[in-house]
Amino acid sequence: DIEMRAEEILEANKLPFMIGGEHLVSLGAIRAVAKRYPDLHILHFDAHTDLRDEYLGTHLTHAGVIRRAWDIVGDGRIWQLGIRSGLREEFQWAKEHTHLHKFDLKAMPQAMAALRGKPVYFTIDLDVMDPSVFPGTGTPEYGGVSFKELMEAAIAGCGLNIVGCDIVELSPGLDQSGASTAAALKILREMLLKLEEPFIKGPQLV
Ligand SMILES: [Mn+2]
Repeated sequence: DIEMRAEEILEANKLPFMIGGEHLVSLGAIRAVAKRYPDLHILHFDAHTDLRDEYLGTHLTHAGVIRRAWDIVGDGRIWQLGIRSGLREEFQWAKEHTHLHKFDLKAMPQAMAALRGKPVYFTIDLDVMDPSVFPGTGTPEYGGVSFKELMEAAIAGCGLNIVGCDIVELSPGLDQSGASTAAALKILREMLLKLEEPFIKGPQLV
């Protein structure tokens, strides 16, 4: 269903921007976008590797969504930043197949240089932020980035040739203060503004 809907959005020459929810929603959109852009690359912010081939008896899971994306785009086309949790085997597998940078988003300039001019699907698992600023998520992982660090890197990433994107893993019920939802919406808003930038040609105010 997600793949078909993403295809409709692409057919209309629009940008699929997914919001979630379970990270697996990215896969349908990535499948649709990859059909249109065979040279697709992926920029992935997350606390977790998400490279498990199998988890709880299934190949389709939030713990393996990037592994399933790799099935589609192949070696050397996935940049993973902020990663601080995963199985030893996942980190070893990543050495051969993805560009994985641990703990923070400081590798952004390097990723930007490599991805410039390429069609990019940008997926942000909001749990890349520290749970002290973003507790409303299913698998919180301490030692994450600040809100400001994520916002700056997200805006920078939206300066690339983004052909599909998402922000995922907000679970509003897990943070009844509403602060996590506010953080997610602020990231969404700033990304939309940056993505719209090339299309906004308002009058110049003197
Ligand atoms: Mn995650």
